[in-house]
Amino acid sequence: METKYYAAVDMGASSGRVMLGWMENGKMQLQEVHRFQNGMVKKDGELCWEHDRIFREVITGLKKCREIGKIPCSVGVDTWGVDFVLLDKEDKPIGNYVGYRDHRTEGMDEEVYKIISLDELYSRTGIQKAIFNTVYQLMAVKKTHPDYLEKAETLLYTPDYFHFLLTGQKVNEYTEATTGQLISAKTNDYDWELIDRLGYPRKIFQKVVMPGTSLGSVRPEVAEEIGYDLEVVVPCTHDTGSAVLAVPANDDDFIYISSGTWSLMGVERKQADTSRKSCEMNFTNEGGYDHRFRYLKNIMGLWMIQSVRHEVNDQYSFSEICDMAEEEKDFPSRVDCNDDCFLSPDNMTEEVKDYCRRTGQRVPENFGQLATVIYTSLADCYAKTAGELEELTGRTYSRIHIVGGGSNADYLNRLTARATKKEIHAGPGEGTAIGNITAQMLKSGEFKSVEEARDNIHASFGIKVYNPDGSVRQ
Ligand code: LFR
Repeated sequence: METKYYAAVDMGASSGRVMLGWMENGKMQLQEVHRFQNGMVKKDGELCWEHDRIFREVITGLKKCREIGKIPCSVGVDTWGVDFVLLDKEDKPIGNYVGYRDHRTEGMDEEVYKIISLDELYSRTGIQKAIFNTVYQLMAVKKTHPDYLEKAETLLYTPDYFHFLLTGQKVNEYTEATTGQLISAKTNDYDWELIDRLGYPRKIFQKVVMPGTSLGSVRPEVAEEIGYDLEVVVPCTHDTGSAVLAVPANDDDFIYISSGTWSLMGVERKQADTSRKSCEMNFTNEGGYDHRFRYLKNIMGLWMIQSVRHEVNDQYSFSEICDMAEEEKDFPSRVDCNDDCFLSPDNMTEEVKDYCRRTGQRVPENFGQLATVIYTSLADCYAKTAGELEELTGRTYSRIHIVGGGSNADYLNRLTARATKKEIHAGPGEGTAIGNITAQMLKSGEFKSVEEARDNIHASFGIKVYNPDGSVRQ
């Protein structure tokens, strides 16, 4: 049988990649074909994405697949959540591609709560409060640019927008759409009553489609440019949804962390928990593959490390930073990684120092101390969140699976094993791309079930186990 290749466009907040996946001797293979920088940049005073440039990078990546003789049969795009593009009646974007760390949502929670309380919003959608959720971003648009909403015909979440640029099809993929906080946790479709009450135009929201849906072929112009015809198959377009699909385990005795710019820590559940207690503890019920709920908490994650690294001109690699942190491992100060002050500070280094100062702790004086504060605080936050999960689900879990780029942070894994007193199973590092490809492989029949896929991911990529006593096994 001829080998079938599948392409994943996996876009993170700091970089994007075009990856190829295929099966060889019963194991999944993965190859990075193209990598490019990403990030929010200031435009007209707003923090914005550069989607026009990024789409060109996607095309370059797809061309490269042909150049290396591995022409994919399908492609899917996954990105972060909550951000969207509004299109006018000519399908032209309205306004800037504003990103979720922009400050436009400040105070928008209060505007939304004038119409619907936080409790009711949570009990309807099951989505945790994060000030950047689409529900608040749309309120910012309504308050500052009401004309945009009047002109808008279509709302596409970021991955939907790239799928639209590729195919011309307009849909809202389910896992990503749930992050917007406008989808009912009961019907798994838009909560139209909520949308009406908030005064958002119904017509802009598109048909909700599930991962595994084919959007057909790319536009003729795209096919011509990349040099082949290509089908677009929608994956879990929310990166965390893809990462969770790639967790290499089939029992239920574990918690996962999808570790990248953010750390998303939780469990998979059949039912959403929209109770008041769950709301108070700020857990979310994001939609997953096959309507499996991702019951998890957002933790600020490696964003803090990425930011302080950037502030010293990226002069250290992440593994050097781990080493520097370890040299200062006894530095005692801690911060609350989930404090909003760390979401989009002007300067992360100063923000961490300020936090230590404000709370009467020792202020880090060198980069190693700064990194130790961040890593140990993250591990403490994981331990606290694991405890909350156990309380909310009424059971214990014996291990934690970490997938995504952050699973390579050896030092953090050891700290996490110690802080949580659980086994840490780290890998695969490419969880999101693997999950994206897995949804396409499930669609094409390469895997018969999610369980088979997860077993295969375990066999194909392996894991590294960190024990609470400090021992490590491959
Ligand atoms: C991770 C992620 C999180 C989401 C955040 C903002 O990359 O998708 O799940 O809460 O980015 O969209």
